[in-house]
Amino acid sequence: MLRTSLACVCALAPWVTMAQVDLPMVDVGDPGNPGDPSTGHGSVGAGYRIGRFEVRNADYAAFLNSVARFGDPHGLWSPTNSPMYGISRSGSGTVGSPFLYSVDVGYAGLPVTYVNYYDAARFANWLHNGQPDTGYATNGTTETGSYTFSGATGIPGRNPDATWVLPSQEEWYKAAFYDPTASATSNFWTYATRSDAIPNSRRPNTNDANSANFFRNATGDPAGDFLNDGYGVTGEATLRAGTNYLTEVGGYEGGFSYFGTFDQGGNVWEWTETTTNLSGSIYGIRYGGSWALGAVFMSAVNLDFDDPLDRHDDVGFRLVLIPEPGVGPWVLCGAGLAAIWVGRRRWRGSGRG
Ligand SMILES: [Ca+2]
Ligand SMILES: [Ca+2]
Repeated sequence: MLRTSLACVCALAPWVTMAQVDLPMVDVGDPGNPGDPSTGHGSVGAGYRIGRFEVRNADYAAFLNSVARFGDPHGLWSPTNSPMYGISRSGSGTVGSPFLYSVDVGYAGLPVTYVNYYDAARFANWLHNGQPDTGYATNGTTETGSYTFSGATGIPGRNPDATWVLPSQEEWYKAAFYDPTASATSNFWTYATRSDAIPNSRRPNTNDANSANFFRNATGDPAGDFLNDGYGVTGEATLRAGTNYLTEVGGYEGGFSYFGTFDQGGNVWEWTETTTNLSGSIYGIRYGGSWALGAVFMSAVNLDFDDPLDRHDDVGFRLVLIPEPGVGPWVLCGAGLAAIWVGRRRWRGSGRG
């Protein structure tokens, strides 16, 4: 029934069905909430939507194929051989031999990495502009939209009519840690798994609600059971070369935030839109820690930042969607898809768990 009504709505809005990338989003309500008394962060004045997941390789590869076929002047694709990067490129970037991007086998559902602040902002612009397929980066695809680029870098901030954006620091924080039912004394958790206790480092699973992909080698913990033995994927405390340490987005099926986001703690760091000036240099604030780091890095008290030009094997992003007032069918489609997704997850959880 839901599928039927969704199909009807989308048939009236062809731009929805033509879109290549469809990011599952969750609503973040309770606008005007007070911030976290322990850090001062997490107060957001208006409602918004945020990605249920980190942006995946499949999403980002569709972006590359739309805006970086005839050259890639901004280096949106990274020429790394890291096992934490899952997008390959062929061709030579010309009209006669355009670049073509493909997702490596097994990497479609992993978070994209080796993306810097500007790559993430350009991806947001592309979504804001309706995912145009021009083959190159220009005004109306990547250079204007939610953000107006002036040159290769340098972002003047979120435009007033922006829709798809990087989460502000406060938007990211609220989605991760806010929960009006958290406790009698605080509306915020320490970890994005709705917990004040340190999560467990282990492989993706369906039954441990307080687990994530990060590094924890607990003192006195029995070794060899893949529970707090070091890296979540390998259960080893030593880094193994040539190994992929990323996990499928949403793989920790019980470890979601109050609003229903997954992996805000661990897997990959996530860029926020917010920048900070340190000794005359601009840095982008990032949150959530990663597969490579310990629990403190994904906790609410940790404030981290990075050179916005840097690309790493443990940094990705997720996006926020600012609802446009008065665009009924478009909003309805998004809500319908989210409802279907939740239904599927619940079915999987109860039927296969
Ligand atoms: Ca153990
Ligand atoms: Ca993350």
